[in-house]
Amino acid sequence: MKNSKFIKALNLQANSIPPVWFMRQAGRYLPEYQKIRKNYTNFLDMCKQPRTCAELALQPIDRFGLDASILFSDILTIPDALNLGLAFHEGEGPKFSNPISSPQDIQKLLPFDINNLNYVFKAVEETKNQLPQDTPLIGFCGSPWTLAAYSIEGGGSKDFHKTHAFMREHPKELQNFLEILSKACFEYLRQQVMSGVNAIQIFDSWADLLSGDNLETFSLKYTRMLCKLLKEDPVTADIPIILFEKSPNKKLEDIVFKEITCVSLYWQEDIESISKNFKDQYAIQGNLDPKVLLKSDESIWEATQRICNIMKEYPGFIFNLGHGITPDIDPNKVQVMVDAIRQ
Ligand code: 1CP
Repeated sequence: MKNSKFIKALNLQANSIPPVWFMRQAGRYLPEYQKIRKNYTNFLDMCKQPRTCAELALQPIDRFGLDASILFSDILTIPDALNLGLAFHEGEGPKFSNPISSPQDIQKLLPFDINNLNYVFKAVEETKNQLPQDTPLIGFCGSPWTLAAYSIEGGGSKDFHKTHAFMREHPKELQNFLEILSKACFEYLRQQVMSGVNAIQIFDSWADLLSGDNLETFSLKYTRMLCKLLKEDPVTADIPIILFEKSPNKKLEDIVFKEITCVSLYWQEDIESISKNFKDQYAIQGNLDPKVLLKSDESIWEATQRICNIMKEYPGFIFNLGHGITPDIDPNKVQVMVDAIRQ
């Protein structure tokens, strides 16, 4: 991995051309993904086929020559392994048949069994075998808070009404659940590392649901617990950790902590001012607004070069989008972005 620009950036070393990969780089916007996806009704069944996962993870690498690959899987594999009954039906988001509706549901949970996730670790091994030697593989998990929100809500939602009610009515029991999830995430990431991933990203995709002190009480506290466990374990101690907080109600400067290697910026964050405060401390990943990829080639070129210019003196910069790519984006527009970075 010595020749990887992505790993160099995580080590705060300078690259003349920044490395690039992007969130949700494998997925529905790619026709080659759709071709395989149509063989499965339930998306999760596809995630349980390690060979298929490797093929899907490699699609954006083959097409765009990106500098890092991300494991093809989903953050919701952990709640599925806790027997919450996850399915992704045709044209719908995730749905749990067995969500956490009461404190009793938390008490009744069976102990987390890492063996339920062996298909993920096989996918890591398979993907590593197929990737070019100097292309690192990123493993990932959801933050404990984000996993709890889906588990209580029973799926995706606009307002996460049930999750807010649970937080108000049963804060202690919610915290017990968050602790269970933190330990499960630790074991899960540890096994991903044992299977070959070179870095990990934690997705706190629902950080924005938490206002005031609740961000600390229900999210950051548990993400820190997870990162401490990773740093204390010899297997994972040296693995770079990337943290993505979606639109948190606090400045990132007040969120980061020493166990983090890299901060992945949401598209609304001001990369210029954050880079001044994080220089020589944290690598930065980000943060083109994915919606820019719906615009003209000239607009994409301009917006991409603007970020590259701001970050050109920043050792430890990784180009990425400020959130996942959406299914409505034309892959040719992604190529325009990649060309603009490498010019
Ligand atoms: O039907 C389909 O084809 C499924 C679409 C899909 C894909 C391609 C889902 C369902 N998940 C994934 C893969 C995935 N998910 C990856 C690996 C692919 C890659 O990045 O290249 C990763 C890293 C994720 C992570 C993930 N899943 C997040 C965190 C990132 C983010 O966008 O904030 C979240 C929130 C999820 C949940 C999820 N999984 C799938 C959907 C549609 C959703 C969102 C549900 C919702 O809240 O509405």
